[in-house]
Amino acid sequence: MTIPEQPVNFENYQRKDFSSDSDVRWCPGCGDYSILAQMQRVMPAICKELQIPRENIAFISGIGCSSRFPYYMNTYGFHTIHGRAPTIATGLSLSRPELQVWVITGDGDGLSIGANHLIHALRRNINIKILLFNNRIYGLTKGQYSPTSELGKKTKSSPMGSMETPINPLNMAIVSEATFVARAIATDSRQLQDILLRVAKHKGAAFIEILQNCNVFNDCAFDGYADKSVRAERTVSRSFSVRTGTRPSV
Ligand SMILES: Cc1ncc(C[n+]2csc(CCOP(=O)(O)OP(=O)(O)O)c2C)c(N)n1
Ligand code: SF4
Ligand SMILES: [Mg+2]
Repeated sequence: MTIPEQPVNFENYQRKDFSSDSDVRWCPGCGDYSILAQMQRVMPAICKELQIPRENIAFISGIGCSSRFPYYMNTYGFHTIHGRAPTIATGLSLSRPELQVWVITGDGDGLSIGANHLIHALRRNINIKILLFNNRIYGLTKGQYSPTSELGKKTKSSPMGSMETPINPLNMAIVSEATFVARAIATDSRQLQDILLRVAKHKGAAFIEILQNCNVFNDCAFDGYADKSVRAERTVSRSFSVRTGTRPSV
């Protein structure tokens, strides 16, 4: 990112100030675009309300399509190693408490290889904001079943159907005593922006599962909630987050 030469005026940030000049390499139609757009839209309000300059924000990711996110934010960021983003973010947050540290992970990155790291970051109540992009599939590696794939899911790595019961990421976060838990869906931009703003203000470990369609390897995975015919009756809006505790954050 570019560090401004002028003193920061927190009132003047705009969405474009948070867009990097990297080409976005997700497939056309991928739900990741909406999550990125909502984050870039809400960042000016976050910086203004919390009076933090852009250069005090860091996005730390693991590996996966979702984990390309830091390239596209004009903030500091680190595309790290598979499953270890919460660990690296823990070190950053503890050593530089003035930073606002976001973790970007996927259902494979955060709940397969990285599940252990995720749970411990949550139970330690580290001051990080974890966004888990849940498309119920490994997208980057071309469509293997993940820990959130449904029972019986047929993929190239489970040709007879997955035999495993899926993890409910929110249950895992609550059991790990995360102090802020929420679920959003990439297609509801207003609700997602609202949650991101609330998360930004939270001190301690926040966990947000974002349902994200992978239109190439697991299309329509969330039609049961997102389809217009059922959306209204299956969405709980504006009372979506749970503060599960008041433990001190480290
Ligand atoms: C140590 C290691 N093991 C396996 C891989 C292969 N790999 C890359 S991304 C990925 C899973 C990504 O899935 P997810 O976190 O759901 O991200 P998505 O692509 O769906 O956003 C795997 C298994 C790797 N890069 N490194
Ligand atoms: S493979 Fe799926 S998750 Fe990855 S960029 Fe393409 S649509 Fe998005
Ligand atoms: Mg995935």
